[in-house]
Amino acid sequence: MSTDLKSKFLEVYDTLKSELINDPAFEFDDDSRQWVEKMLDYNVPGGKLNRGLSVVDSYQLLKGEELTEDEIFLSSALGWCVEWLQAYFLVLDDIMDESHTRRGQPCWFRLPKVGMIAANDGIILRNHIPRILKKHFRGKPYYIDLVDLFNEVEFQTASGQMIDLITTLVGEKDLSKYSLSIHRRIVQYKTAYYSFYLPVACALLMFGEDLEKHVEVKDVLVEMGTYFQVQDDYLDCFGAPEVIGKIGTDIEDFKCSWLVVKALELADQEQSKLLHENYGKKDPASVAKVKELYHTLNLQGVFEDYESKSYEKLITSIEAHPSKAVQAVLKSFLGKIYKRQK
Ligand code: GPP
Ligand code: MG
Ligand code: MG
Ligand code: MG
Repeated sequence: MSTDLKSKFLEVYDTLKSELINDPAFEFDDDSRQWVEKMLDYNVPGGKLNRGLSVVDSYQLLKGEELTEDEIFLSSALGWCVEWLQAYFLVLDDIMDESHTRRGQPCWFRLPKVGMIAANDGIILRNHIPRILKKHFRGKPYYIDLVDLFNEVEFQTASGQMIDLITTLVGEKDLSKYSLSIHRRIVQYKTAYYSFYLPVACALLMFGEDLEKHVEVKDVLVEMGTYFQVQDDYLDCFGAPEVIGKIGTDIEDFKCSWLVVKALELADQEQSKLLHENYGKKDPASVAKVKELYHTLNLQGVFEDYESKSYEKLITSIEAHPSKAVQAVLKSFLGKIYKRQK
């Protein structure tokens, strides 16, 4: 993507923020305006922006010629809606996962002045999305489809988050229930729809397409999103915190991570016993034992193998698609995440 499109994308953030902190539907005073502005700056723009930029990128590839200023603004605004959704999820996910850092800084709820106000900030972030859509898309023929898309994807994500959370219920810690199929179900819902399908679906709607005619595109994107969350699970343990910007908590949290599922598959009786005894414990010695076992089982190598196989499979399904423009959209997205370190 051109640096020009990227800098225009970043400018749109300022416009949207300014509209939201001057929203006539609420009588802002200085304190409330400053709170929302700080909260947005802290939580919305600090990530890789892959999801948001993918809307602009995908729209550009679908159109196949230079975008008008209006199209740049609108596709950027949609991209920011995806980033707002992500900010809302992350603020709440970090509370639920008891995480410490995110994007290289303390999680929002960890700031002494914030605490559980973060729960309401999550709700505010979520409410900003329909406000942005209403302001900029109300007259468009695809407006209702956009609103519906965001609603559907939010429901899918919250449902995925629910199964992520209820599989780790304290007091019912039972590793033997973890399997690749449960893992797949969790990550498809909690990550793939909002991170991969949503940005491309936004671009398709804006381009005037009917989403029901693009079921194969959705299937490829959900597959890509599953691969992305396996990377996330891998980086939770093997990534460098200073690069990924967060400290992993999956072992402590008893998460149904791809790593623990693979470890259970590969472990002998003794190793399996070690996992059962140490997985999901907060104390650093137990966490270290689990990590050591992951090394012994060469999960890094197993992951690398999974990564290249997934890439091959995805490329094959992408190349089966009849439209070159759609192929370009999907390949561009895949290129952004293949072998990512963060
Ligand atoms: C990522 O899981 C999933 C989400 C961020 C969706 C959250 C959904 C809600 C409805 C709150 P993760 O916990 O593995 O992400 P990370 O590793 O970034 O914390
Ligand atoms: Mg989580
Ligand atoms: Mg988390
Ligand atoms: Mg994670």
